[in-house]
Amino acid sequence: QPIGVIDSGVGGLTVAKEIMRQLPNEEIVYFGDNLRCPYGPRPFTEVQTYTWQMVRYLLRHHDIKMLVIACNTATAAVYEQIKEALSIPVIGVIHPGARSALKESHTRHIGVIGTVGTINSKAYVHALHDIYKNVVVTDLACPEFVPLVESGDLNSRHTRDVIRERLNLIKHDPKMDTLILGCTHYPLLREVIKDVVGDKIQLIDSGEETAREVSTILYHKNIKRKLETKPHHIFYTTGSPSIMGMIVQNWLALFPEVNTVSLEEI
Ligand code: DGN
Repeated sequence: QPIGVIDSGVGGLTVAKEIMRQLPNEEIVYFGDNLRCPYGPRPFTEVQTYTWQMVRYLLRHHDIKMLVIACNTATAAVYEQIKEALSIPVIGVIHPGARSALKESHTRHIGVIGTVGTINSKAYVHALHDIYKNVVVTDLACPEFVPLVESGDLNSRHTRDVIRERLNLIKHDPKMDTLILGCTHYPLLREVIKDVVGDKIQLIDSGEETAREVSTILYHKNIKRKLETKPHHIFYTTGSPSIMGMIVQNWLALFPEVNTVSLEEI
């Protein structure tokens, strides 16, 4: 039985990569709704509908044993609802990201960047406060970043300028020592973001901690996959299979078959 991983586009591949690294026997079936990406600026009701469509598609076509909502925007919009409704374990990326940041930060002054939807929802602020009441959070929406990643433009001069300009807007907090990449697309821009914010601020992405949570649940429920054959990962996109294929190749070093799903099918 595979693990279902969903995102509005290619961002969830950063989480899939960590799952593959920590749990190399597990099989992943990935769905990216690239055609309708970005989800960030959309009303949450729309994000809920689109996310449910991906979930239902995976449930119809695969016997998934667990679902990872590898998209912060979708996690903020619909995680609770999906978790309530499904009988398999459902994991989002916001709590793991918040936990990981609080583990790493010494000052407990934490920055968060994400999509407009995620930042406006204050989901990270609440998650961080739930774990540690006195945390100081500074957040900023970065609406230009996801389209850069989706177009495969990860390191051009233009990309660097856009990222620098946007991150300059984050409210200055000299005590901030940790910045959460609160969108699963952003780890693909990690090097550029690191150059802009400098060495004193550590970057956190939720992939590692999310994969750890996946591992814990598989272990406790005793549903880890035994190594019978090499895992065969499957990828679906509503968008261009060649762009998704290219990013999977560069990012995961796999040469996958990418299946296209039309909007009529979901
Ligand atoms: N990767 C998604 C996230 O983590 O929020 C969002 C990308 C988007 O649709 N804007």
